[in-house]
Amino acid sequence: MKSKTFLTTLLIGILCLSLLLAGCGSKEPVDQSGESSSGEANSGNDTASGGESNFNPTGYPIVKEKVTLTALVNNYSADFPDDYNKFNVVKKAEETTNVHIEWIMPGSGFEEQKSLLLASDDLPDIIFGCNDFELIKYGGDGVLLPLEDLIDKYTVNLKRIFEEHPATKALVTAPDGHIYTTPRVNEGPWMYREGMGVGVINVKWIEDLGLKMPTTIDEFEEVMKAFKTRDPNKNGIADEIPITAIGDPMTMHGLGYLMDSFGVSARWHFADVRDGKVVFIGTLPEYKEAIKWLSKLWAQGLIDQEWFTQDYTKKASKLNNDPYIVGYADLWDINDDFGTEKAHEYYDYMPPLKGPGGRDPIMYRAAYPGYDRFGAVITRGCEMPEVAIRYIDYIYDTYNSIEWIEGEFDVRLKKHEEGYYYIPDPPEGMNQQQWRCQSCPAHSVAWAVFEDGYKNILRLTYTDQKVNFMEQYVKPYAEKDPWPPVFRTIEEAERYNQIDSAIISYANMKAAEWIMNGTIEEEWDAYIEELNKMGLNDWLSINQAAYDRWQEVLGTASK
Ligand SMILES: [Ca+2]
Repeated sequence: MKSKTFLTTLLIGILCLSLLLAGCGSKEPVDQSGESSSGEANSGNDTASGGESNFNPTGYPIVKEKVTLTALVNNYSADFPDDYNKFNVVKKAEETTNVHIEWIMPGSGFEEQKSLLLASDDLPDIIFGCNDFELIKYGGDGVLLPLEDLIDKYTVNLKRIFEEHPATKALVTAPDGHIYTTPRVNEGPWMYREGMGVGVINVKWIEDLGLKMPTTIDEFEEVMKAFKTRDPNKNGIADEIPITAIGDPMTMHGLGYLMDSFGVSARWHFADVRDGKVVFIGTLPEYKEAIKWLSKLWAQGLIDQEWFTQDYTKKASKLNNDPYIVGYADLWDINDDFGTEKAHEYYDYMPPLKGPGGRDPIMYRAAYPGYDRFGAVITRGCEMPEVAIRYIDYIYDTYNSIEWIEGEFDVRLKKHEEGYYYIPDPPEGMNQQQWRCQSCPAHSVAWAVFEDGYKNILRLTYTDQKVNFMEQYVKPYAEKDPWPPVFRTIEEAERYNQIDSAIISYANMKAAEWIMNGTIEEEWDAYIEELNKMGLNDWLSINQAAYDRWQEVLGTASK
């Protein structure tokens, strides 16, 4: 499923963008108490929605006489219809709730349109997809309504979700204590290592060369040497690339899965926790050890010399070369990165390797896979916030969520004889993502589907191989205290965004140099010094404060 890879990249992109936006954000003081706006949300509701008699606080329809709300949405794909009201799932929502939505659909101009609208007096009632900076700024300014009382008073599904999954509530609780957005949850079991890859190795070559699946970093090195020198693809040419990768070492298609054997629990943003203390992964001794080892493999020609210059397309063409030439790579899912079924005869996931001295690996995992804050906000322009929150809550029913994110039951989703639903191959002439975007709003709205929803209602059988592998081999070594989706204050975000990308770019640049040149030992101390000059201590203290606040909010949400 290319989409997952693409989507994760997209989400990371959006996060990065939001960080950038925050970096050049307003310096206006923010009312951290937010007291002024919370009262407004609940005043005059009933008259606004056409009198007490028109609004039903429970059950459906939400209103007796039809009302219209406006909603800004990020219709990110050209395969979406020009009006979401053409979707059957949206028609069904209107029939059930009696709420008509006028969709504002700027396509690729979404971010720009959103900024303009948020800064104007012409606010839509609902916006799907505000970033952290917008949530704190416009929440603090009173442009976005605090939702906690509305959720408490008028919702069924969101309330249940907060109770059953307190982390969702912690996720959307802003540093000022208010909730300005609904959470989004896509807790598919395939999201376990969200944002990072899994090691995939050519098992056919291992078998043909009479070798064994490596279990330690040393055995792995020996297998890679055999791949390089013993012509496993039997074409008489030394064309094998034992290990290939693209991008920075700790990214999805880098080599983070191998680095985890050193105890790194590698992830692109470098933030992690050790015994409650925030660390920058790039200064840990185990990180240094991992980079040094990769450099040793590089020096022996075991790693693709184009690692740091090639792109995804180039890597994919190497993976799919006929005959196969790649021995090992970090991938999102075997089904995504290989074009044909034949790949399954050759490639399989590689269990995590033991590290130096037989040490157990520490495998990265997402703390709350598929959780984000790009849900629904209600603006102060909305005259019927209680209608809006009830409409949003309608989507948060698990079955409705599944239909809004994947398509209708018994239309796109087919019932398996064992009772669960699955997604069959797309109709002739379109791929899964095109089909999906023609069926439902997909990733452009708010929803929540938890792991049990994906186990019992909709199963993406396509991901079973990876999911089963991770359950069995990766989970036992998963890190105990993964980095949570912290929510920074405006002040923290402003400083953080001044330093974060520079620090990470520098660390990645040095890692690439060291892998290629092997000069890590002599340059390590200067590197640490440079990071400190760049503001690493602020980076650490900001993250520590945000992490401590997360723990506290989670504790409160769990009570
Ligand atoms: Ca060969």
